[in-house]
Amino acid sequence: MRNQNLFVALRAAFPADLDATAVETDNGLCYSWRDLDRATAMVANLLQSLDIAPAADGVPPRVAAQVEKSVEAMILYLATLRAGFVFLPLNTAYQSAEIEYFIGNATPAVVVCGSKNFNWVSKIAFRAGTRHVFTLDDDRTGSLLERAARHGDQQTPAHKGADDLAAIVYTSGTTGRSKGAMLSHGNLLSNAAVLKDYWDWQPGDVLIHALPIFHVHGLFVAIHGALLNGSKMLWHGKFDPKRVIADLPRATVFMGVPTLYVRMLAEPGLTQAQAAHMRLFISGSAPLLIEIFNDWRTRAGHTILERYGMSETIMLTSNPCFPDARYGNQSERRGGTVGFALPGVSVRVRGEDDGTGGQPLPVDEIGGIQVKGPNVFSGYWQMPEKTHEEFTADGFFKTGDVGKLDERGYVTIVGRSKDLIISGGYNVYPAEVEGYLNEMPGVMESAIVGVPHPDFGEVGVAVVIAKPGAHLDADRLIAQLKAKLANFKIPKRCFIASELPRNTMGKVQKNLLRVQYQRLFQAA
Ligand code: MLC
Ligand code: AMP
Repeated sequence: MRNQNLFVALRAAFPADLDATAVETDNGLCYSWRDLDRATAMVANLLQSLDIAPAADGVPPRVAAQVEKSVEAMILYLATLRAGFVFLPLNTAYQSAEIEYFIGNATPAVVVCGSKNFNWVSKIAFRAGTRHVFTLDDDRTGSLLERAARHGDQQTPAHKGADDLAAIVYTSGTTGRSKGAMLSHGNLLSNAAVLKDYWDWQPGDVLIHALPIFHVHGLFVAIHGALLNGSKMLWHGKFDPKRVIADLPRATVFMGVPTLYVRMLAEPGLTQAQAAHMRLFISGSAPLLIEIFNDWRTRAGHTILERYGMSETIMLTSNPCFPDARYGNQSERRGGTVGFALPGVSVRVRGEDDGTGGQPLPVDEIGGIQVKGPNVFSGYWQMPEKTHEEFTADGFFKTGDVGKLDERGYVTIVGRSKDLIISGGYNVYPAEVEGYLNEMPGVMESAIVGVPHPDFGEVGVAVVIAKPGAHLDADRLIAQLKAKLANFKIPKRCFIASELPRNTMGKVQKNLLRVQYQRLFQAA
């Protein structure tokens, strides 16, 4: 049977000239395609040489990585695929309680972390039974590379079937517990192949990669897109609007969350002349305001292509690059929509879930967005009940997003049924943060709502009620939260109130809080 290891497909797309530049970094380093091939072989050989007991359940060993963005971090991801192990990306903002949960839940055989975090991360890892903890820093140092340097630069990629597990991506949960979305080699490859076609990747394309590589957008959509096309990447360690704008004349494709577009629009250097060489600007991970879509057209002279995805499904809809033959010649990119179901992917909108997955709705009616296709994950890691709950009887995944489908096939997202805030493209589940707040001394209860923010799109605002007789200080609560949770999850403001608005059933009326605070950041 053909080897369906995703790495094999990516490697097969490398250009014939292996000495050409594959990645150029913003600190002046160049990596050739040969470098990527050799380095991934060395790291894969290292992983395969480790003393790891075979798991009773047959699931390949997991490699958890909480490392700063670097080309070597990408090499670690590719090497993990190559070795046939399972990759577990972790945001560098996560604090010890969060890391403890992920490592305890996924029980990785290998953990890779920044050297400054080695002490606490290795303690957590060893306690959870992980035997191999390596370091990797963004200056090409760390024990991972030292050890890999002792291994050969030839390696035969592990044989994989399409359904074999390639990565586990944790998404926070509405109940506070994070769930690991299990993605297979087939999920990732089929999605990358569809996008290559749908976004019309061209032989000379050059991608500006300025997103973090701990999540679906930067790790899969951007990296797979470039590699599967044999395209060079201009690699930005951290997003800096001026530096991205400076690189536009050397690039053709850019992918960003809306905040990146907002920040670039604030730069006088963004002009049509500067963006003239670009072919495609893609936005996703959070709603793109129509004003930003329009401003970008005027200032940069390009129509942003907005697409919609999630950790569980990778990309499910997209506006087209050119009018989509399936929908007629009027099917242009349309602001305020997330486009059409990708080829091979079924997207539908259903009514209130009555246990059957919801009734079909007429066009333009608002309901729950559901999806089925080769891109959709197989389930949550070790959570069969949760997985069962999230799928309909006929195999559609309930996204938790609320939207509509018009008669032309465009999908528009109008909200979410899940209590989720998307801040600067990162997901924040209020239930998780409220859980931490509620445990703090003197706190009786709390509610966190998302409100509009000019930079991050949406941010969390906390309303906290004190226990009788307790005195709470909002700044102290925020400081205490910062010690426990990733920084992007911290509410931007905290208010101490005497009570939370409730309906007759006693349920907190978050909609009223949202209205109360919706203008909080308007003048910011
Ligand atoms: C940083 N901060 C944020 C934040 N990012 N606050 C809220 N939301 C965010 N997203 C806060 C920090 O806590 C800190 O606050 C201050 O901003 C400065 O931190 P920083 O790290 O210097 O910020 P910056 O580099 O400016 O980062 C902003 C950003 C980053 C927009 C560049 O958040 C980012 O790269 N976002 C992209 C996320 C992404 O890739 N999402 C894809 C998910 S995949 P303080 O108080 O500590 O100083 C997905 C599926 C799909 O959703 O469809 O793609
Ligand atoms: P994540 O769990 O990080 O993968 O985030 C997935 C969620 O991001 C989706 O369920 C949507 O709510 C949201 N999302 C992704 N792309 C878009 C988009 N283009 N517009 C609105 N929301 C989006």
